[in-house]
Amino acid sequence: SYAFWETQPVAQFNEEAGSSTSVADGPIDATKTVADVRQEPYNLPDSFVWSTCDVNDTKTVEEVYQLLTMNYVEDDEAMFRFNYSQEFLQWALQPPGYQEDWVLGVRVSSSGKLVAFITGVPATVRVKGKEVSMVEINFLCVHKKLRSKRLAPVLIKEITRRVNLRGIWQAAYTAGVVLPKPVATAQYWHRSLNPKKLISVGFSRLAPRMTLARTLKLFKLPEEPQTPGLRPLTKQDVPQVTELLREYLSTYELAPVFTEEEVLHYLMPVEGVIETHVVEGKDGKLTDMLSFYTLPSTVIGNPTYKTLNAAFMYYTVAKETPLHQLMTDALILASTGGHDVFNALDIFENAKFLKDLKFGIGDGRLRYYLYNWRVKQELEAAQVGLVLL
Ligand code: YNC
Ligand code: MG
Repeated sequence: SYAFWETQPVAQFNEEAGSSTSVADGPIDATKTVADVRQEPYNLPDSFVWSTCDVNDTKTVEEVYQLLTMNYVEDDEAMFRFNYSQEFLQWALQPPGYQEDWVLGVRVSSSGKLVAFITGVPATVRVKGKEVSMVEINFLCVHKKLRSKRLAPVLIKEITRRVNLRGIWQAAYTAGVVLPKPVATAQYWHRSLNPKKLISVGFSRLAPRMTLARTLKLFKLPEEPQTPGLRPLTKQDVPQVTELLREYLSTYELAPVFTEEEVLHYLMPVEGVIETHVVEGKDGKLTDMLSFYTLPSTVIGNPTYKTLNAAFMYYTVAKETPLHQLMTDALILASTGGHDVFNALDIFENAKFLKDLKFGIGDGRLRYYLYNWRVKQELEAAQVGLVLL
């Protein structure tokens, strides 16, 4: 049972799809106004205080970075832990319309040490045909020494209050854990770019009857992208790319609705953070795009390698270029850019290329959740067109 989640406006496991007792897709809570929202912050246990974190402040972003580097998401075997860079955090947490007080920390009153964190950014998400103003919740983290003390529910309630104060009543989030109740479940796939290092850090193993030499040959990629007209995204491309993306994402049941300002923010290349390329046709028209973000992981307790450098597939539109060719170019760009592995979920049309392009299935699953929005029929991964960072 879920002592906390059972009290929240989220779909519960005991609601049967299509049963006469469950109502239609839509909000779960009664409609509220900002005036109904509690004015006082939730109480923290004694000796802790709320702290809004300004990630433009060099000292603060360093503190957030350290908390996450030491305490954020690990794989099941505790071999790797996400290592979001400071530049990544600044990018991810300040899209158009971001709210300073949605970057929420908890500090020890006496020392000021940052020990817990949660964030929200605004987004419009279309779910089964309805455009909903939402917050995307991410980076929920409690210091390892403060685990299992019910701090996470307080963080969630306080960020909810702060979001509600701005008139937003729905949220989207992803997590590896099972909570009431996934709107979709996706699986990670991994494409080796630097097999020697991946084997050495224990990320992958030599397949039976394979030598290292044969493995290197198997994963070898061309040195240069293959698609004529492929080039990095520039500011001038943003109106066309917005149109391309909006049209493509409209085919999914759960997807963001991007404004030009959001496309500019989320897709313009930032060194070591986000890389986007477009395909320009002979007439100057943009026909396709690909993008991936950089999210390294700390290799826990490895004497030789400190970090594993991973590229994560972001938004890709293959309108004229075959998808597997565009994705091959993404792999080449990620590889020449120093990434060791390329990760992709089985969302979008990705099932069409994952096996052909030599991705191997991962062990972790990623669940998609909505807060205060019921979806009666769980979505297939292939109906999902939303990537959360
Ligand atoms: C999780 N990932 O089930 P019940 S993903 C949500 N998301 O509640 P305590 C989670 N809830 O079962 P700990 C969760 N993990 O009693 C656990 N829970 O109902 C639930 N890990 O709290 C759990 N980051 O404080 C239980 O647990 C309750 O000390 C237990 O803290 C949990 O960012 C955590 O994986 C995850 O740092 C902070 O383990 C800690 O263990 C940790 O006793 C490593 O909590 C890092 C990690 C999570 C990454 C992510 C998305 C978060 C979404 C949060 C929900 C947002 C709802 C929408 C709010 C806005 C609404 C509006 C408008
Ligand atoms: Mg706790």
